[in-house]
Order: sequence, then C-alpha cells, then structure tokens
Amino acid sequence: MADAQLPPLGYGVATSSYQIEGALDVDGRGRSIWDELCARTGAIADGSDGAIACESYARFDEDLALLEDLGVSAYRFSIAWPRVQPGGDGRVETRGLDYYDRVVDGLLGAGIRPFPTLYHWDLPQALEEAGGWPVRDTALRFAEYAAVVAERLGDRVTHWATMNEPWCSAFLGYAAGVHAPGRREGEAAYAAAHHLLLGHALGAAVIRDAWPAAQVGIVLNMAPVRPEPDADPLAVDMVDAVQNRLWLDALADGSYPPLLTGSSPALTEHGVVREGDLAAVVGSADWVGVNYYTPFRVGPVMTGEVAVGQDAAAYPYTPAFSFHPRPPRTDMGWEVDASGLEAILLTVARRLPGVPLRVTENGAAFPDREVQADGSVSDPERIGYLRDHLAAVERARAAGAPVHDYLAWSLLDNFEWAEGYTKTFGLATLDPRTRARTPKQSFHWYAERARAARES
Ligand code: IFM
Repeated sequence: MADAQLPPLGYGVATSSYQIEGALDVDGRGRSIWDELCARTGAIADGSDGAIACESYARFDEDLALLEDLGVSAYRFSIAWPRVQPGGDGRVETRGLDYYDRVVDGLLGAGIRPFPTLYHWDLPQALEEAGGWPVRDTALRFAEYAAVVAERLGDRVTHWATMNEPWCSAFLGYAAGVHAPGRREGEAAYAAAHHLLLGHALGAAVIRDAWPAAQVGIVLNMAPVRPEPDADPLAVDMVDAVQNRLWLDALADGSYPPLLTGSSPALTEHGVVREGDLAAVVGSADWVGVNYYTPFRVGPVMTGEVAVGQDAAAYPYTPAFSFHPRPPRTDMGWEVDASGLEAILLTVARRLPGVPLRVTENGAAFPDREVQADGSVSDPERIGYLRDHLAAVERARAAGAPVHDYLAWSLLDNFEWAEGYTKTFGLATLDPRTRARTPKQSFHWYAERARAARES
C-alpha cells in the first residue's frame, strides 16, 4: 500500500459556519434547523445558541490574521446554506455568497488553500418543514445549492467537501434527537443517511460538470469499534456498521452492509433506495475526509458515565449496549487514544484504495480558556493530544495510507452544538465579552509544527 509519491503532510485548521459566524439575522440569511433546536428549552446544555458565537461573519479579518500567524496551508470552513438560499430553494441571496467570496479571496491572498464544506449541519428550516433529510427532495435541493455555490467560487476553489459527518446529521439528528432537528425516529435516520449520500453524489457531479478539475470529497466521522469484555458481538457489529461500514461500503462498492439492510426497512422498502442511487454513490468521492476524536468501546449496559454525544439511541436496532470510554478522557468524556486514528486511516485506505485521504478534524476539548496575567493560555493536554495524533498520522502514512492533510479542530473555541459554549476545542480562546481572540500555547506549538512542515 506504500505510496512513494506522497507529499509532506499539509497542516491546517477547521471551523464551521453555525459554530463561529454569528450574525444569524444579517444579509438575508434564512432560518436553519439549528436556530429552531436552540430555541427549544433544554436542547442545549447552557441554553445558548449561535447568535453571536465568534462573530466571524463580522470579524473574518481577525480570523485570517490568526491563520496567517499559525502559518497553515489550508483552512476548512463551511458555507451556510441558509445564507445562500434562505428558503432552501431557487432564490439566491447574493449577499451571503459575497461573504464567502471575500473569505476565499482573503485566504488565497494569504497563500492559504480554501477548503469549503457545503453542508455542516445548518439545513434551511424550510427544507426540514418539507420533511428534511428523510425525504428525497432534500438531496435534489442540495445539488442545486451546490451548483449555485460552485458557479460563484469554482474559479478559485479546487478542493470541496460536500457533507460533514453525515452520520451525525442522520443518526444524532433523526434517531437520538440530540442534534437538529431533534427527531427520534430510527427509520427516518436510515432514510436520511441514504439521502445524505445521494446528495453528496449529486452535488459532487454538478461541481465536476462545472469545474472538471475540482476535487470533491466527503467528510466522515469514523472510529475503530472495540469490544469490551462481555460485549454483545451483535451490538459491536451494529455500531461498526452504522458508524463506519454504511458509508464506506456505499462509496467503495455501492452496497449497504447486509446487517443494516436486514434490519432497516428504509434501506430495502418504502422506495427510499432507488435504482441507480448507489451506482451514483460508488466512486463519487475524489477524496475522503476522516474526522477522528476517539475510539468507540462497546460493552454491556452500565449505569454511570457515558461519553457525551455517544448516545446508544443513535444506533437503531442495536441490542442494548453502553459506551465504555476508558481514561484518560477529554472534557467531552471521550477516551484519548491516538492509535485509533492510525487504525481507522488504514481501514479506510484499504477499503478505498487509491483515494486520497485527509484528516479533516482532530482535536480535544479541555477546560482551558483562562487567560493568565501575562496573556498566555496554558493547555498542555491539547498539545499532548495533537502531538500524539500527528505521530499516529505519520505512522499511517508510513504504512501506506495516502493522507495528504491534517486539519486540527478547531481554530477557535466555538459553539459546540448540544453542549453550547461549555466545551472548548480551540487553539485560540475568546473573550466572552469583547470576542477578542487569544492564542493558547497549543496555537504556538502548532504554528511551529506547521512552519517546520512547510520548510521540510
Ligand atoms: O464541533 C464538532 C464539529 O462540528 C464536527 N465534528 C466534531 C466536533 C467536536 O464535537
């Protein structure tokens, strides 16, 4: 599997629109499913929302200055669909596109490759009211939206991601209900998963039609699934199937895991999966992004601590189980184990031979936003986490996984979805009042690594 041609690893950072932009009512932006979920009592740990966030819509220049100080070669950001098509349909809001135009030009002017993701969870609310991802029409609307954005930015953007972590959109959004739109319907989640993959394939095709040299990928959150002693083997297999194989099998050979088609009528009946759909999905990713944070340790049901966001309800038809994250853990309750990143990169490389890979997110939440009197923010645990995971990436590359870039999550402390502002993943923190950015020690450490990589 070794690839002698692999260039040095590119260093970058990632963010997403709803998590950093704020300015929800500015320049004609429409409502999204996250605006609606945040308004629901109890949905967000601290009752907050993305209304202000990092104010990046107004302060992109400050973010750009941070990116230049970091010396990264790539910046992954996402485009808010409701800024571009407020109603999720034909009407285009050019002021929204103008903003992303400025972002792209600013990045290119600073020698940083723009890496836009078209969908990082902020579905226009109008489309959810029409049924959301469980209905096929949403995938078709996504392709239209992709065409609009590609027409505007495709002369300068070469690398696109369609969907971010479709597992989260489908299974946290429609099965566990902890993410927007907050529905708890297992079957709808499977239909959503299929339509997210279909949307990816259709969107990728329209971008390539318009810009044949474009490299269009999909970003998946995957992890090795590890059985604890006494784990139910069926539960372990189901978690792996829903988390990893559903996406990889569809992309690699246009099939869904028999374990899932055997349990979910949405994948076999109801006309959800139509002839030609999976043929469109197979081979549709020019590259694959891997978002990795933690391995998933599956064991028998236990009371007590279960890692944040790893809700067993997100795996419909799976026999009862619990996640057993071992220490050390991050502030999210997620087990820290860099070997899982190496393992999942090698798994993906074997399943999709020849497809370039990128670590499109990796990072850790630790409670470290305190600015000391000398202006520094100490976050040694984050430095250790990044160092160990970068070493794991290098091991995977040496073993033949064609990993081209590593993008740390995240540039800034930001809105962490159902956890609100209670969890901080940033290389830089924010003053809660003024939104002034302060780099943490991990920022300076990462800048040195990025500089050394560029000069190598
Ligand atoms: O903040 C999220 C991001 O939006 C998607 N991937 C995981 C991150 C940490 O939970």
